[in-house]
Amino acid sequence: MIKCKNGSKLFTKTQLNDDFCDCPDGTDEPGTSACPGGKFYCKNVGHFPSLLYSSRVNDGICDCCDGSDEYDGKVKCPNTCNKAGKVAIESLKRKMEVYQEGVALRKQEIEQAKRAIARGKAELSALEKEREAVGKLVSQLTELVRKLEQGHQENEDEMRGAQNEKVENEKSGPEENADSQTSEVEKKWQSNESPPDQNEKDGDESSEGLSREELGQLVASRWTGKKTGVQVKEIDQAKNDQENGGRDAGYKESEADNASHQSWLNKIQETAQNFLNMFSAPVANLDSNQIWKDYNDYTAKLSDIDSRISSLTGKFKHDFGKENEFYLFYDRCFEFEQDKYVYKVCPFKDAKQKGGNSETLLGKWVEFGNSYRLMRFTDGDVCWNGPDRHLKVKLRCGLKTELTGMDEPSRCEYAALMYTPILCLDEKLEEFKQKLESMNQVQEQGLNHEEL
Ligand code: MAN
Repeated sequence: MIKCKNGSKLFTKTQLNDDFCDCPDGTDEPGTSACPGGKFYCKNVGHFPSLLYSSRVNDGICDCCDGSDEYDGKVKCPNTCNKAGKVAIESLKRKMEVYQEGVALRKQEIEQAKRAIARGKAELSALEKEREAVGKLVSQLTELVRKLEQGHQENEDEMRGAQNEKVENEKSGPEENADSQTSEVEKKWQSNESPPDQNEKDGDESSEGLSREELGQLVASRWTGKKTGVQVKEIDQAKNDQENGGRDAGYKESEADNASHQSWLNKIQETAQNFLNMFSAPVANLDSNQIWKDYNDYTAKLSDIDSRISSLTGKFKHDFGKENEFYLFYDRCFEFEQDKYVYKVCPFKDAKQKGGNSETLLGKWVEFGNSYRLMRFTDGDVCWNGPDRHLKVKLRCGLKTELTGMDEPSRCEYAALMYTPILCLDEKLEEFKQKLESMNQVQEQGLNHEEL
């Protein structure tokens, strides 16, 4: 006795394929259509065996390549298994060739990603050090600017006092001439070592409508004291040398670059020391022009550093795959033109549909799915009377990373296909090798079968 697959009943050998259904799961009738919902087994010698629904048995259509599903003689099905096997082998071989090359490309990409990650991390840690140093400079400069403003205020008060004195003098005696008044003001300026010229004085007279910064610069223009020794340009140059190759080239790891970065940091520290010395100097000795310039330059620098840090930190929060194999996708977008639209997919960001002058958001990046074989974008633009637009991008092994198809299977639900070496997995290639081996064996059996 034989047990039905689900264990519910038993049947004898003679009941096997006797065109009467004994097992509810159809185990006793794999070769007939007696069991509803049962499966018919095609041996397909020369190719791969397959299962088909019993309802397709003796329905007048040849489903199995060996023709075994049409045994009632109504139609004659030729055996095409050897031919089909050969075609399948050829197609598998082509696929394996792509994988072979793709696996190598994938490895290269992973190596490249590793280097880029190391550069990014080095850049981040250097930026954090820079942030600390430049942050200190900015607070010192803020203090110095405050000191300048205070000095300016004191000067103005003194000047106003002198002006009032003059008015008082004019009131009390007309013989007090303009010369004596000028000399009073002049004296005030002389206390600052270097008198302003007439134009600058004029500027001061109309200084009311000026911003704090412009005011500061106006004050600055009155002094022509010695240089502070703060040479932002030079520092910038050192920094530029270190960054040579641009942001995309990333942060260099070589010793020379580290040394250059270190020397840049040293310069910042020297600069900070210079600023410290300035705190004790009299306002009159300060080069306010330079201080304002440094203040503006370093504040801008600090905000650049902050935004770079935040963009790098944001980047490193993403999941780039088990081997960070998708890291280099971060700054890339892929386009595909179909019908009246150009589709633009930017992994880790968003996907858009562009047509004419309008742009529709198909979705924002969410995550990978299906073991990194799918990219998901959701929360796109609302679809009238439909769901919010969303997109799934299926990933397949290919020698080039490219979008090759876009479909809208249901309104506002988009499905794309992307080929990339990243999906050419070594273990898949191994699987194909084994499959090819067994296909070759089956093919041999088929040929022997034919000879018989
Ligand atoms: C636009 C496109 C289409 C979409 C319709 C839905 O025309 O985004 O893809 O099907 O809107 O109204």
